[in-house]
Amino acid sequence: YHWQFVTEEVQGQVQYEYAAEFADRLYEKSDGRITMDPFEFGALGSEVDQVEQLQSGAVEFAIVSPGFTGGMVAEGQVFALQFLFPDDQAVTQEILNTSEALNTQLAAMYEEQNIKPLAFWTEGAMAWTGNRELRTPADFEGFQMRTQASPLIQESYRAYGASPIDLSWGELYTSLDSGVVDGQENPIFFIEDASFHEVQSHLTISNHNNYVAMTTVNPDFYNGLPEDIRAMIDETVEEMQPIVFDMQTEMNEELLQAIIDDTDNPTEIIELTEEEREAFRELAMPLRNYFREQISEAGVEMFDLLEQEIAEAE
Ligand code: 6CS
Repeated sequence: YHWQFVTEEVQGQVQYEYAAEFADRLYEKSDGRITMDPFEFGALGSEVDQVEQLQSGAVEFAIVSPGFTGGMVAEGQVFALQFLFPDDQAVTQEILNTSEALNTQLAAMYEEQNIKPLAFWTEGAMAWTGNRELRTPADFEGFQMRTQASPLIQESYRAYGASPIDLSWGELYTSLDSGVVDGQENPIFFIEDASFHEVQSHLTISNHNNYVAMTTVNPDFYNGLPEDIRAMIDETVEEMQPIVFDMQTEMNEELLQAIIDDTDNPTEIIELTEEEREAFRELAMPLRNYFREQISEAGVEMFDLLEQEIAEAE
């Protein structure tokens, strides 16, 4: 077997390192019968192009951020709802591992679109960067905010008063540098590794949401595999959950320090107080009803169950 595994990130970043480790493990487990090529972002087009390659079976495996499937699987935009998952990333990861709403119900909705999620995992809490201070919703007034291609992410920033613009991250550094956009959201490791802090003056530790990625596979390909091979894949997916959790924790911590230490590119770091976060939470809450109105009945059921699972985990 020889398979392709596309990612939305490059060497040294979480998704690519995940795919590389995944490939190594499958090679070992299968005594060399399975080889996989991990792909860095960029070689095969934009994030949205990569989703299409997975759906058509041109590639077998992909790491997909739900934000890039917002127009396709409306229910997957649940991850765009800010202040929904617990602030504690370990608790959030536990929900992602065990949630029936996500792993059974939402996964089936993706599968209808030829995307089979095998696992959901966090890449860490997201922060905002900007060419000015972002501390209160008023700071977002007239702010050109880069987002992924998800109507719900965009609506969430409109609720803060911003003007959202969707872009691939491949264009993001130059767009921030030239002022086409004023700011963006991402986990801290990614902000540092993609050097966004070089072209942004401020970073806000907001923890308004966590960044979820999905390990996905083309369903026809997967369902057509012999059972023993599928079992090796499933086992590897399971093994990777704690590994990728530790990887992102470490990278997020280390690279926050790297931003602080980068005196050539000074970045003012603002950590929101609970009270300051509350002002954003208030504006984010109505988006939950907006989301319910955009999705199928099965989607509403999924969301009800997820809210229950989150309440129990907390
Ligand atoms: O901002 C983005 O679009 C990118 N951020 C991360 C953390 N991974 C890949 C994604 O394309």
